Amino acid sequence: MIGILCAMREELEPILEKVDVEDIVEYGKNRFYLAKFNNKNLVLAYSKIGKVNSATTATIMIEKFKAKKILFSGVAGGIDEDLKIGDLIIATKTCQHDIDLTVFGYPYGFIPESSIYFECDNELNNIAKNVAKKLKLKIKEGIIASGDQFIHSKEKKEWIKKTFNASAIEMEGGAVGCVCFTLNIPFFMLRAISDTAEEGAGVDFDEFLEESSKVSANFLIQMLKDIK
Ligand code: OS5
Repeated sequence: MIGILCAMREELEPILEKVDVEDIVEYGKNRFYLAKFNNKNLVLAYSKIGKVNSATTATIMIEKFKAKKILFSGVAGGIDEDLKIGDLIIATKTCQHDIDLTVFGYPYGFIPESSIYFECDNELNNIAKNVAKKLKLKIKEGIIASGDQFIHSKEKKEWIKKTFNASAIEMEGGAVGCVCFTLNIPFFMLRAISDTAEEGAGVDFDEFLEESSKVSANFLIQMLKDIK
């Protein structure tokens, strides 16, 4: 079983249009779609926005629906200059920019007995890079930082870049990465840029959410053909 997770309904809908949904199960205030694509069993859901919601839904996918991999698809705010609206990025690792235990001498993003970064699955990233090559699409690999904040300030964005060496920003990946690391489940994070996380990001986000969600969804569908 492959788990496909999004945060928002708009991110999930273009994926649902391309798979054969066989059953719908309501559980824990989420709707889980059981589907088939290319002879593979899928469980799909959108968690609702943020770290707690996405961690909860990822855990349910793994524990109740027996997902053996978690693939996230959605949109992100671009941090790196070379990331333009509509561009694709996959995470090498994810982190949580809103964790602050610095008063105890820890670095930003660190929780004792845990880690700042959660690695994404190399095999899935290689599949993504091969698919991009085959389709002649550009895809960037980089660190993606998460926090329970919609970033719309150049100053905050620069701080996140400097502190975590992050290339893009969103509100779920660090939490889902933590769940997958904890439960030893391969994790893949794909995002298409919807805004550049600066002043005016809210306006760009509203304008490009649908379009960039489709870019990410279409790429994920292509990748699914190559996943065992
Ligand atoms: O899931 C959240 C994180 N996503 C990635 C992202 C991002 N994260 C942080 N900073 C940025 N600059 C980012 N750019 C892209 C996207 C999403 C952001 S939160 C957007 C909330 C928009 C919204 N709020 N209410 N509605 C839409 C309407 C609504 C009403 C009822 C039910 C559901 C939605």
